[in-house]
Amino acid sequence: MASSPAKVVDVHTHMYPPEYVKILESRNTIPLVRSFPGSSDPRLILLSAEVPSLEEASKEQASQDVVVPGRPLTKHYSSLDQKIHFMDTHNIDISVISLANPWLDFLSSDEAGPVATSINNEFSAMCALHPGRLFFFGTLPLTASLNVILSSIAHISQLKYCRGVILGTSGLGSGLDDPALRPIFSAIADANLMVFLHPHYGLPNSVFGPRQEKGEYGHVLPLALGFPMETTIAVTRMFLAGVFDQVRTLKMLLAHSGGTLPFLAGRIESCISHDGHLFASLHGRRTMWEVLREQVYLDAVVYSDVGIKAAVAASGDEGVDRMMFGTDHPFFPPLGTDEDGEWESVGLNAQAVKKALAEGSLESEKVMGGNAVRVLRLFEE
Ligand code: 5CU
Repeated sequence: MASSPAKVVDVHTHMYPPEYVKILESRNTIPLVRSFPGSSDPRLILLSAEVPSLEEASKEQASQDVVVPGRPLTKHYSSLDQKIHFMDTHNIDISVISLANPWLDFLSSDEAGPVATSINNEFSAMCALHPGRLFFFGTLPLTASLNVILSSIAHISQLKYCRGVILGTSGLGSGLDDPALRPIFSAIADANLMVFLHPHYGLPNSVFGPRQEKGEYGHVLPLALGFPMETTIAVTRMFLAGVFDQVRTLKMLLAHSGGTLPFLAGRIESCISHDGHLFASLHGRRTMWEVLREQVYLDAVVYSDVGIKAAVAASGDEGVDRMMFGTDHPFFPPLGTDEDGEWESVGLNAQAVKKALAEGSLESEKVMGGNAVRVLRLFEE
């Protein structure tokens, strides 16, 4: 019997459904959507690093050459047709779509539950329009009460195309090591849902120091450095608090290849072994390496073969079975070429996998799609 051709699966691909964009349009503080003179598309302003340029551009007498804040909110963010076009252009067979940051983190407790239900139903309906090509990670109303959050997990676990939840690092407001999150992690694990952990808050602007010139080096510091450190810190706190031991069936897919965890796991272990107090209290625990091998999956959104090799190696002998291709669409569009054509950012990630694992090899096929199909049960419609 001929084996079916290997699938290409994108596990890191976002959308902001129209309902969510409307919420952002109604806001005066980040996250928000706003139009500016001289910019054809409305601007999506998400990050605290963008607040200084937002304030500058919002001044009544803003100068002509002021930096327009945020990023253009193109059709790529909300249009399902555009998502399918993007998949076809890049030979992506299946996408596991998710709401982009900052999810529902900014909604009031009362708003969060109904909005989560509506957004999750909308994602479910989009998947149903393209059966077998689209699955999704749901979003949770984390500012609502525990009962509402648990009901939301019960709701999404019944949705045919839902395979997990996308989660930021703030949890209920106190980080992912917060004991109050334990029943939520347990409910997610019991429902056989993956947690897709994604950064949003980065590091405080002050960490990057005073900037020399206006422009603040664009998005480079918060996105290239702040995002990965945020993920690293969140998972390390979970590990130190023993969350992975308390919820052994919890499975986490870490965005951007785990931030800097593959590189820093050894240093984290060494710091524990040389900390008299911690060493005693953590004696007998599993190591970070074991947690990486047993409960963590990494996406391949790292843009270089060096990062891919490190991430695969960090996940142990079977590391190549724990990594999954992603694009981060609709973020990082091409600047100099047509957005309806091929995206350089996608090519960089695909090339990195090919270079690290050899084009056409079984290993490469696993990362490009086989692992996602297996781990996220994408063959089960
Ligand atoms: O460009 C950005 O700010 C982002 C973002 O906010 N989220 C993401 O997933 N990628 C890039």
